[in-house]
Amino acid sequence: ENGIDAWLRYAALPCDVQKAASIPAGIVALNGSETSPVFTAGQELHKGILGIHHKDLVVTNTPTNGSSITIGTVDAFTSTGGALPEIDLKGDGFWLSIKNDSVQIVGQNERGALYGTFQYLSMLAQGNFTEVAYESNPSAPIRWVNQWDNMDDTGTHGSIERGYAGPSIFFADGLIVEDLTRVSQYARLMASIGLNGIIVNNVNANVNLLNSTNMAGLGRIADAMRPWGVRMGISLNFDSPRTLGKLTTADPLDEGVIQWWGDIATDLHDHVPDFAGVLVKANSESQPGPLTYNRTLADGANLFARAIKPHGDAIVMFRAFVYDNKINQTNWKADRANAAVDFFRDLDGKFDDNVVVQIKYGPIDFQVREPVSPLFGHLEQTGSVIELQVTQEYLGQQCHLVYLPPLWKTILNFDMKVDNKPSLVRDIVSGERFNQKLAGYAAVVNVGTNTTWLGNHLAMSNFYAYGRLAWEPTSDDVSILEDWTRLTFGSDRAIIDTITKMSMESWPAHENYTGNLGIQSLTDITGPHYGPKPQSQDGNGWGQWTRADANSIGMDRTVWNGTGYSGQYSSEVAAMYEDVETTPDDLLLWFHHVPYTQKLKSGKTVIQHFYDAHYDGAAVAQTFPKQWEAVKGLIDTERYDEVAFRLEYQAGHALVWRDAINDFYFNMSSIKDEQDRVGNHPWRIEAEDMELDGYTVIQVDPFETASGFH
Ligand code: BDP
Repeated sequence: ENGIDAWLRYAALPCDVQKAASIPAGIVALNGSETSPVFTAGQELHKGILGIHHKDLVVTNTPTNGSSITIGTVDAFTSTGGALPEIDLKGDGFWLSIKNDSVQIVGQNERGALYGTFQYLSMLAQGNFTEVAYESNPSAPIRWVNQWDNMDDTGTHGSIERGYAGPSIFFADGLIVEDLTRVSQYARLMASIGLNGIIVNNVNANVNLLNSTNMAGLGRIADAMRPWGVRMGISLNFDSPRTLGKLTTADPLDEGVIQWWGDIATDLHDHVPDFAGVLVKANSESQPGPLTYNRTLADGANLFARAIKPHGDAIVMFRAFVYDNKINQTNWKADRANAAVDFFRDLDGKFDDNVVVQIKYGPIDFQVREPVSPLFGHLEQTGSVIELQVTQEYLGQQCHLVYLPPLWKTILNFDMKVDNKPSLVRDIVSGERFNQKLAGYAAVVNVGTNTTWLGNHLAMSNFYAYGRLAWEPTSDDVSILEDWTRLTFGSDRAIIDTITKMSMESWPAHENYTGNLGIQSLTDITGPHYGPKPQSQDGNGWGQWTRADANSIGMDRTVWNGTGYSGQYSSEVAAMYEDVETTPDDLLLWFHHVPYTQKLKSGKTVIQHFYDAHYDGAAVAQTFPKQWEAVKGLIDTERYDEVAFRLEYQAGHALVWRDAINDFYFNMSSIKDEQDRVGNHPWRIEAEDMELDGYTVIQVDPFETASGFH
């Protein structure tokens, strides 16, 4: 068990369960060609039933009245004599009916039929033989993955920005790899959770992706993913007309530039007739963009929108992650959090109808706790796509267990109260609240060639849950996790209970030991985003600031006295955040600059809460290795050991986090911990007290991770 099949292992059910189940006698896959997702569905079902039930069913494309599983589109099903009840299927939706030994899986389109098949297989694999008859529709039309894979130069092996599981499955040596086996395996995983599109290269895009060899390679990637209903798109570099096309400008209103992008779109369409669209990061973190030419961001987005318009229904996903990373932080009012609304508020209504705006869930950058990005409340005439991160860039980089759906659901369930009407984020990104045809979800996933895909078996629950929540954001995060666990590790109660308990404790614990009360993850912000480095937060251009000094901490983002950020929300939400009293404790330091001695709703002071929370969080992580022991012998040794290793590491690293952060703020504030733990580590053996033989002394960075620095 090396993780390669993730939750699609189709492990055999126990013999008695197999015997009790009534499995139909054959499979009928109604839509023909070998690249059709319906054909794929037939093959997958055959494979699944062979694994789960040891039954080798015949797959045909001829309808039968006998005992069978019939898969097809509504059209194929009804035109071959099938009868359906009154149903209302939306794009990619399906109808699933299981009755005795007759199963009908009918998709609104071919992709929907494949999704229904995976749903049926998921039931079979979990030993669930309930008779059902229901329709299921995705919450939103856009359900994508973003890979941040680099098209590196020749001689390198496909690095991935913020990827923690080895090199790219797509690129090596500046080219698209020859063997695309992993790519189709990836598409299979995506399809099984209802994901329908992928951007294969990094948002910091390399223009070489557009050269003729690579265009052909993109065609091969799309071919590998198409049978799974996954459409491929790419990230574009705004400056390509200059750097690749040798034009003198990349001005979006320049005729030559418009022509150049038009030709690229035609070329792309020739190689990938069903391409999903393009993702654009512009005027952000030194990337070029339309503002360089005194054009608006909408001019930039529409340039691409018009280039691709003649070629089907592809879209432009334009990122709202636009900010100035050279922002002057000595200016007390400067606030990176303001950027997205400042840049986009006046552009609503100015984007073409095949443009959507991709918005990170919070205004900064995938932090352990952020308020919802206020931009979700400002785009009424443009579709919004929420950007989530499965790759744990700021959250332990897959070396720490952090189950993310509770964080995501906090965001998706937040009510923006636009115009005093209920405006849940999940209803905005479904397109419902503002009547948008195009809207949805994108997650940075960054799988790599490691057989575990993400570098850690347990991290895969986040990927699985991402697809499930994009399909149905009201799904319960615990039952998603239980499904994933049964499919990945088996149905033993001890396995399910152990993984559920650890996973559900993991996000709060991580928040507690890395940065609580809304101060964000106090990590190394200018470098790898890994490990504690509170002193790196302030005094840099990236704008994730604590503004801490000897007496007080937190960022004043109020309108009356701060950066004005809270005023970007609707009046009711703004009023809540404007006032210290009504701001929830978990975002207190996000919105307010307060003395360390400020009392929280719990009655504790800010600094004592800080100390206690870091101890509590680290204490929870300490229990993980022990909790995991409960599954020893119940799962295979390979995965048991690999997970145990990571959990042991996390337990240790949580202590490093706890002490580094607590010591830092103790030194800054000189306020003692009521329990006298902080700055006092009698059990430690200080490096300077040891005799070193054959080692070289190095400066420890961040210095708080060395205990004796003061
Ligand atoms: C940040 C990452 C950086 C990305 C950037 C983005 O640190 O690597 O390029 O976001 O989303 O989170 O563009």
